[in-house]
Amino acid sequence: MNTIEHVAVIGLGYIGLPTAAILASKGLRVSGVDTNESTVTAVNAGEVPFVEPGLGAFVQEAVRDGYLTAGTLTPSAGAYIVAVPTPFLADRSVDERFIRAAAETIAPQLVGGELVILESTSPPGTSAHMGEYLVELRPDLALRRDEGKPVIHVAHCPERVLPGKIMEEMVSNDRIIGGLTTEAAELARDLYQVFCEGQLLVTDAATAELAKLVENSFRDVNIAFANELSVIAEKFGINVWELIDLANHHPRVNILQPGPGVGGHCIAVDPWFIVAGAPEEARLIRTAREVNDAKPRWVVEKVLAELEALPGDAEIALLGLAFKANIDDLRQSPALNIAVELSRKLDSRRINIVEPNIALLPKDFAGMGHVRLLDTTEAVTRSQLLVVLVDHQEVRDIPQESLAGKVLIDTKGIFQA
Ligand code: SAJ
Repeated sequence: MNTIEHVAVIGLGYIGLPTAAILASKGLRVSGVDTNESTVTAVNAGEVPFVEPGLGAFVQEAVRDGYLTAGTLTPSAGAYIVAVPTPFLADRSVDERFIRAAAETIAPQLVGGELVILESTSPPGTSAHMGEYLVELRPDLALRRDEGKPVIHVAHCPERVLPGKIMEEMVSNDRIIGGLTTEAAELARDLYQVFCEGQLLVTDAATAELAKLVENSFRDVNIAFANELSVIAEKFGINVWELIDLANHHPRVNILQPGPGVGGHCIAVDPWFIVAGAPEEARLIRTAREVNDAKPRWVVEKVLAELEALPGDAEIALLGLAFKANIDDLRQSPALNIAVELSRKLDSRRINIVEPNIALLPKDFAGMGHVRLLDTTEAVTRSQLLVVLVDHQEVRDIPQESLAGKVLIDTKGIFQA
């Protein structure tokens, strides 16, 4: 039974804001904290500064009813949920900078008895580091009861929600809850029980940390298999979509879908944490990363090869920039990388970019007068070469007849499956 009434969520991004909004929707008082003033202003106005279906209604209602407020300073609270970025360093080990910065804002508020949860995806040991840093900043507190000081309970509860389906999956997914102590795990479990209808699986923090990395690595390895097949199939002159569809009729085969590469801030990043921690052992995981990271270059080469047969003034439509369908998230997006690379190489051609989820081209295209952001219909009409990079609904909705007479490179297989 949860007894925590006030939660501070540090980091109002793709995970922090939905978590804050859903806790608030269950009647908890939630203080959202973000260093970005414009995020704070947006949330306090009941707005969501990014695209995530269904989130807007939750935020609007929670702010209107006074359960959710945002600010740049961390207040004192019964529980702190840290949902900050965990990028990697040059050697691909985790950069704990943002976690430490969050801990520095939490530490002065602690009196003992609070729960501090790390949600950010992290290699094994990171939650322990966060806990150790908290007690280093506050030597009057301890992480375990046997030290005879007031205790801070530290747990790791990795998020597993799928961008685009966050509001649904946050409620329905099973959740791994890892504590530095059993008591910390149980307190965290009770808090998540407030909104989570899935199973809450209690373990230690390091196992929870590795489980999350393993889930995303599993996915990465399987997508790499599909991407490798797409390259092999092309070599044999075989339609990879048909090939996979046929193979998947086997009762124990379930091949994923190839694409322009793997993007986002999770699947394209997390496996590297395993490789950095176990470089000799993580051979398959490393190779999968390399296979997926090589795919955008393969797409660029394919586009350049197709262009050789087209007139010099033929325009190109690049359909989609986001890292996957129906979101506006461009982080680590293979589609964006492909578009930037092609725009740099083809500076004497008109490049028509379609990305229905953004209003302006990102700064990667600054100074490129030959590149324009257009709506789907105009881009398709003007262009002789169409490159599907993201299976956005607007791209799926392009009528087959408007493709007639055009060269199509469909990295998502939506017009070929
Ligand atoms: N992709 C393919 N082929 C596929 C499936 C995906 O090329 O068959 C590509 C997508 O286009 C995209 C990338 O992979 O570029 C990742 O997309 P995704 O939809 O598979 O996953 P994410 O990154 O949006 O979310 C993942 C999820 N993890 C798993 O499914 C194991 C989600 O549950 C996690 O919460 C999230 O990472 C995270 O935050 O870690």
